[in-house]
Amino acid sequence: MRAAIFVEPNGPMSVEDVTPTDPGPRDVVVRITASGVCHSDLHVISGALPMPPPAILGHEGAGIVEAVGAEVKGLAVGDRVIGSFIPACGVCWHCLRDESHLCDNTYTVMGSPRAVRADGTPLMTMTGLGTFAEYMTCDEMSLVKIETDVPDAQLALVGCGVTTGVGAALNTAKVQPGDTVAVIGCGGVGQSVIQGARIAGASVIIAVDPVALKREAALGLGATHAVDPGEGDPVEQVKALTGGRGVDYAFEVIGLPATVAQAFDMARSGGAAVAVGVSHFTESITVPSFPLVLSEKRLLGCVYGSAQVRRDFPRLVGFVENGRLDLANMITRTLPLDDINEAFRAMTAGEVVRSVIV
Ligand code: PAD
Ligand code: ZN
Repeated sequence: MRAAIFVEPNGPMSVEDVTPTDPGPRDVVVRITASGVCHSDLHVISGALPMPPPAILGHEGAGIVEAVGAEVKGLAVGDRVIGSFIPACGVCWHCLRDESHLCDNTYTVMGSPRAVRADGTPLMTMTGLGTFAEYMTCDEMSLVKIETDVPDAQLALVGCGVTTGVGAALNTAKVQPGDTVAVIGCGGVGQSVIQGARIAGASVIIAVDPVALKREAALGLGATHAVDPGEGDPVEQVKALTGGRGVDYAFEVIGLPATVAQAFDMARSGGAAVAVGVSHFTESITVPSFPLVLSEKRLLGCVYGSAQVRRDFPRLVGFVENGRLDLANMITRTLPLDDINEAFRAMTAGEVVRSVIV
């Protein structure tokens, strides 16, 4: 099968013919029909997210079950599935507490090589998935069955960016009707936070991004205001739009300690900053002590939108089916697997909200 391989830090990916390893009894072979290109893939290439090459990247994908191992209980050949970049085993300490986004098997699913290169080198896969390929072999616990007519490219986005962003608003922050929200960074994940805040009934949703295309997309997807950080301190601009008080929730969706600090400063007294963007693994985030304690501001981390994927994937797909969640307008372009490096170039250049490999 063809797969895009991360071969060297900061270098281009190599699209090659590789040989899948034999699936085990708990494994499922999925024919990938669409795979979104997320900044976390680029974080692996840049070294912000540590993962040694060579590896098959891609963690935001949908497909059709092609084969199942003897012990697979919940999936059958022909099922439509979305890959969950954190498994949901259903039986570990966290899963039993409705915290499947912290599933104890998060790292165990990454432990097996899933293909070999022509020279015999084993290939690990990003988050136990590896969706930048024609097929992926993964544990059953990393898949969620979906019955819907939503197109493949849109379904793929549910695998990461949409679940993370909408979930950040609905699950992590629990935005309430009438709340005020700012979103710093309006790529695929940030636009999903904006849509989640709209679905929650937020009264003010301020999109902060230096790229005009992102601000325009945000206004189309539910933002009530757009702020260009190039036109003055974004914290002051957000405060000016909220009576000088700041917002109930400020989401950082880039992955920079400096903009997490901005989110903290944008939050009102008693409000919260939500760190969604993934900073370089060596970085620390600092916030001033007085506002944390005396103004009771909170700083919340957010992985995978605190989502319970077996509950939330169908819920999000339902929003799409009923016109409440607009994924069509988040897909700026679709490309073949051979053009994977062009998708990363376009992301870095700020030319797309999301590219999808089909
Ligand atoms: P993206 O590259 O599509 O979007 C990032 C956006 O930030 C772009 O629109 C930029 O223009 C914008 N931006 C850059 N600098 C600034 C600035 N100073 N102020 C405001 N905006 C700025 O990335 P993405 O949406 O795919 O991912 C965003 C982050 O979320 C990234 O760090 C990714 O790794 C992380 C992520 N986290 C999770 C999780 O579970 N926490 C899941 C998926 C992605
Ligand atoms: Zn992602």
